[in-house]
Amino acid sequence: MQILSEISRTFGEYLLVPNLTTANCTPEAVDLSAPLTRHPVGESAQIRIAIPMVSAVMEAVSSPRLAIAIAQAGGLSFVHQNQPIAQQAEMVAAVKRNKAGFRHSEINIRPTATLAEVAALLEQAERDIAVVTDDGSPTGRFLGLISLRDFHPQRHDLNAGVETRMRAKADLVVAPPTISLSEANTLLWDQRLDVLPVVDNQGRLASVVLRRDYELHKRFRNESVDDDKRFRVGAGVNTRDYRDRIPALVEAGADILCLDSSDGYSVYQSDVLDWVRSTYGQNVRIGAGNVVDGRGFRYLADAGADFVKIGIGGGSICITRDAKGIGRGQASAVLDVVRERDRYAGETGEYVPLCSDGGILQDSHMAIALAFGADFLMLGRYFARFEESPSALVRVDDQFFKEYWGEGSARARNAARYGQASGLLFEEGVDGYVPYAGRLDENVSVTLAKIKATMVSCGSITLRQFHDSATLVEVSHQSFLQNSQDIRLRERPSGGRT
Ligand code: MZP
Repeated sequence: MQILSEISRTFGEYLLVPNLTTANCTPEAVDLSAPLTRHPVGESAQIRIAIPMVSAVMEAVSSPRLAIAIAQAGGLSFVHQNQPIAQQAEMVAAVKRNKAGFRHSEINIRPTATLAEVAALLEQAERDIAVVTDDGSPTGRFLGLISLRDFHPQRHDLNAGVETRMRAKADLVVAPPTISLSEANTLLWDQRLDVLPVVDNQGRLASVVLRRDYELHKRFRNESVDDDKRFRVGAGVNTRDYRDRIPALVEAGADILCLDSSDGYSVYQSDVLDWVRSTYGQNVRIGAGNVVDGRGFRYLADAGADFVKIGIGGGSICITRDAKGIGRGQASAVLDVVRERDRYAGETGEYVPLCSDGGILQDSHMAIALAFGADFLMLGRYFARFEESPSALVRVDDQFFKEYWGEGSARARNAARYGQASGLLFEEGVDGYVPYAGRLDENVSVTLAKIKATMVSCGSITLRQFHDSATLVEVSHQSFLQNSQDIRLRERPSGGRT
């Protein structure tokens, strides 16, 4: 038996101390791109993401719809593996069927359809926009476009007819067939539209002009796509049925795989990595984990993992520490693994990216995890809150929530993730709710703005610089309490302290 001398710490126990901000260190200059796959030190990784965020390998989080939304924002999703192989492969294929940019469609609907009906149609056909014509046929008179953006349960009554919604949007802009591309571009920008319908002399929709046609729209600049403009998507795998699951996922087009286990420091993960390398060489990229110390990292890096995932017991829905007494504070785990990753890079010339998985309770924790040296972050609770996540939206009084449950909960029963041979005999996760937060892209852009602002204060415009130069300080228990009390006072209706 040995007792480590270091105390197990979480991200909330640290603060960043600003470094000098120079004139060229601005939020616009900050590059948040991150490597996903191992690569020689000093060279670029084969797979990179534009923002350092991936979604958790969880049923309540990573669906095809969420995967597309994250890819559009520049990140990546890992479709969960606790489902039949064919079903998971179909989810991957559903993401890959889409191309970057708006998926406009030939879905034609009548104005009498309800928003809920249209939402279901769009989901089913994996489209973003439906065309409303007077008779619901492709040759009918064009009345308007309904986009997925119109289905915001807090703002719109989903039982209302499309017609009602369109009356509210009475300012619909349409263009004549004679419009030039540059005129269309001006109109798109002046009216802040993503799509401009072009109608012929009989009032039928002739075509649509998209903002992305000009490659100016910021939303599309970051999209995670491989060369055929298809969205990138990852998939979880386990150590049991990998010989059947991996070929199916590769066939479906998965860009990268991730071993999904609560404790990845095992010979079983090494066996899977061996099998992948001997079957596919470097053509299939696969991450492994989870580990919480340098020994676990070294074992998986030696076994050929493309990235290593860190975290046991820190997930917002996790009760592993209570159930089994296993785990480590996420900040301490990241710090230990980062040191070993850097040692490994020095010894072998190979850089193995690190993913900090779970335990991000607020946006500032993301900056702190990146400052500690994580290359990218895996997030469950954060993404589960959004419109695009697959779980049900629930209303309690005036508040909306999304369901969110752990893979070790009785609801998910993901025995393969927890290495429980005869089914899930005891729970390691809970089944609960998270406050609904709206659209993914709107929330992610605010979070990224915060991370960029933090990096600017710390004098960094790349994640590598941030890692190398960040200065962190431990927060005392007393200042932690004082900080919480300050927040409470600021929230008082009377205004609190000045
Ligand atoms: P969080 O972002 O919600 O804090 O944590 C998400 C992470 O928690 C997942 O990526 C996974 O590693 C972990 N997880 C998922 N299910 C459970 C569980 O049931 C769990 N215990 O710990």
